[in-house]
Amino acid sequence: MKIDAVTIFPEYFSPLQLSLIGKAQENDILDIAIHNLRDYTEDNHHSVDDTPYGGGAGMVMKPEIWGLVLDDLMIPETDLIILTPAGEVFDQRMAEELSKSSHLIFACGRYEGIDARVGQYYSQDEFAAQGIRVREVSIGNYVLGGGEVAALVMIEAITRLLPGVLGNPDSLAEESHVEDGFLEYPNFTKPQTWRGIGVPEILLSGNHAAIAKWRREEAAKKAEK
Ligand code: JD2
Repeated sequence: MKIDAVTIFPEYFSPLQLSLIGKAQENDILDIAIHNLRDYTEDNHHSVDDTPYGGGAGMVMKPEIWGLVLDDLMIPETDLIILTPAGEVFDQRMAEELSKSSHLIFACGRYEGIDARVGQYYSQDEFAAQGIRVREVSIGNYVLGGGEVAALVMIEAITRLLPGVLGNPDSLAEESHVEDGFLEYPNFTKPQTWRGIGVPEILLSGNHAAIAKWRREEAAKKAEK
């Protein structure tokens, strides 16, 4: 999978060198490139924002510069993801869908966001005919300062689903019910008693069928809440 992220703060993406995502890049399972939007500006001040039509507080990111970058990065079969607090809310189902894509572009805005015509432009039929899909996505109902942290969250959730990224594929199979609201059972490890609190007796029984049943019940209890 190829991932491009466009931002005025490339440093936000340095954690992607760490851990399993960093390894996946070394192993050629993943290819992540971060692009500085300001590199595409042509004026002396490298300005990326301007005042909003209709008035109001804050600044809006200019469409021309986004057009230059995105024209550069766009290829057939691309999913362009525009982060915005008003987008469709990201969830495990969307992560699974996007993990099947060959190319993701994350457009990370700042200020009050990106001129709305950028998303409109790449949603047109001529792009759709090349397998280019545009989605406006939010990671949850709270307001961030920009799209970078949201892109990081999505990249982590999506890339861990790629074959060869997770060390143990069993852990993927086990969590495949997250979307049904069927979340995880509580986990315990050694010591058997910690600060006076023991481990549920059933987990020490060696009865695998009974343990599986107990875990399903505990997970169901969490799903109710
Ligand atoms: C962003 C901002 C509009 C006020 C670009 C915020 C997001 N779940 C989420 N919350 N906030 C964002 C997000 C994403 C991109 C931008 N801002 C700041 N925009 C109104 C503040 C600018 C996601 N994904």
